[in-house]
Amino acid sequence: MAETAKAPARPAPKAPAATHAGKPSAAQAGATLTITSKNYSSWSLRGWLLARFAGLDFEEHVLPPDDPSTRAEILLLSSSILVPCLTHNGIRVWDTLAIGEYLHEVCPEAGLLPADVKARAHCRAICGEMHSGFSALRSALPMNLRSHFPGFKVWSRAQADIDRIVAIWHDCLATYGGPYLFGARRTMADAMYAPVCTRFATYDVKLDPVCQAYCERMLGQPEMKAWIKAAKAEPIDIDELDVEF
Ligand SMILES: N[C@@H](CCC(=O)N[C@@H](CS)C(=O)NCC(=O)O)C(=O)O
Repeated sequence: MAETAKAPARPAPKAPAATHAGKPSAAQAGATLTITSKNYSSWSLRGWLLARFAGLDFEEHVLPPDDPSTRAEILLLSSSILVPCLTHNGIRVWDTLAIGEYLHEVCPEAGLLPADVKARAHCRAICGEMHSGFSALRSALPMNLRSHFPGFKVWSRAQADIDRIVAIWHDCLATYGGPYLFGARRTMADAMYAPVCTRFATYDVKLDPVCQAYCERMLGQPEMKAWIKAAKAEPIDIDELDVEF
């Protein structure tokens, strides 16, 4: 669907919309974030965290992934047929990186990207790596917040992805001094890597103390706790989604 096309009337959301009041900003009017399963959808989690970190006041529109009408409904909103999809002030933006860049533009005070040009380039680079890479990790260790697999055997290609992520985190935490990847404030990078923290917990991935502490810090964020609680309360259990989603 073209960006400017008027979407036909959509069916009512299947789940009640939740509103998240963030810091007041000139950029806040009529924001809706379309997402799907909180248990399985790592991209939904990234988009939702970006909106929360930006301080956006938005409504959640949760589409159940097992509902046959869901694909049609997503298609009306998102040309890629993918979620997350943000609608804000009549502007529709899909694809997680684009949502992050848009939120940085409209909520610059949130600091989703670092102020320093070099750090900002670094942040964009590692967000890009997450967005386009780590396919072995994503397919072998799909996000599944309700589950826990002690002693999970990680195969070698997924281990190579884990090793690269560990190297990225060490570099960021040493360069910018933590506690988040780019220093004192949570950025786009923390949102992009947050589902990795949940995967490391779900699949019992053994980490060094620095990375373990970063994971625990991220899992302890109030937004993460709220998301995980909602994921565990989701009624849906879909075997087919126990793969990358
Ligand atoms: N590159 C996309 C990936 C989004 C994506 O894969 N979303 C999945 C859910 S996690 C989806 O919408 N699947 C719906 C479908 O395949 O019908 C982004 O950055 O947003």
